Amino acid sequence: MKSAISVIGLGAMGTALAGAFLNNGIQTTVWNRTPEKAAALVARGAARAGTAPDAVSASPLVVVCVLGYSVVREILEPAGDALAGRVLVNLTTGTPEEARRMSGWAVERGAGYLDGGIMAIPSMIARPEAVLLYSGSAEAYQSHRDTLSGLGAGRYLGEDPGLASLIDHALLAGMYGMFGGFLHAVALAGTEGVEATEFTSSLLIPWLRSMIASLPEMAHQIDSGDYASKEANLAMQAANDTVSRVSEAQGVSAELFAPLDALMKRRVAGGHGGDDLASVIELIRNRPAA
Ligand code: FVH
Repeated sequence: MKSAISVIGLGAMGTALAGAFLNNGIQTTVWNRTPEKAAALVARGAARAGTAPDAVSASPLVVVCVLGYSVVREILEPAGDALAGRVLVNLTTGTPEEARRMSGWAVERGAGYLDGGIMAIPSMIARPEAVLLYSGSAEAYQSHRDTLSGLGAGRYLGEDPGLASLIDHALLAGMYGMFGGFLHAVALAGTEGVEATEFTSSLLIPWLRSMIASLPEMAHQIDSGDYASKEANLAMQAANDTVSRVSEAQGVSAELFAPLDALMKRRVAGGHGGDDLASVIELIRNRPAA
């Protein structure tokens, strides 16, 4: 049984990955702990491997997408020497440290290793808005970037296998911060009957778009270390204190806003009231690693 690519793990994401390869006419072998999940892909032309080691042996490129790095190791351990000479692309979510350890384990067995972060949900796979981050072996990425491009826009970040996970989580942190603000805003507007859909499309999204335009300047302040405010300093923003007071008065918890509010106040108390908001980063970074 020989194919161009093997996909191990056919959950919501693994199924989307294998489906994208099949749609691109790539001979694909699939394996999943629960075999029934492979049926639809086999009906579309995928080859079903009887075991995970068979899936590894079937293709020069092996993509794994399961729940947790311990599961990746559990699945691949029996494959042992079969990994030699192949490229392992691990798209499972994990930490940078887990990625580095997994890379070491794969390289010890003679495999090329790419760690990846999928910045997409399954329905976005193979569409231009899907971004997939990769890090690890540059040679492995160059060899397979065309095949992998069928999943979405690939971004190779560098030889450190931990980079894809690091940037994946940085992007997730930005996303969750935005979602937190969205939930707080919609709850507050809703206290006077403003519907979420109308408020979001007509007011919140235009407002957030204009605020996103200020991020490049904030990034420049962070890179330069020059936070001197020109028009909306921390002292003014922290003194207002109205977001929390208005939220509580309207019966909406301010706990999604409270952490940033406290940091802004602490920065002002530390003598940085004349800085812009970007200055708050100095209170959260360069801390001893946990
Ligand atoms: N779904 C998403 O939107 C996100 C997008 C960003 C990246 N994530 C990561 O992708 C990994 C897989 O996520 P998923 O959504 O496919 O997850 P499930 O649908 O729950 O499928 C889980 C697969 O993992 C297999 N599995 C779990 N435990 C074991 C085990 N002990 N031994 C072997 N396989 C295992 C499971 O097999 P089965 O339950 O079907 O037999 C599924 O194939 C994940 O890292 C996300 O963070 C997705």
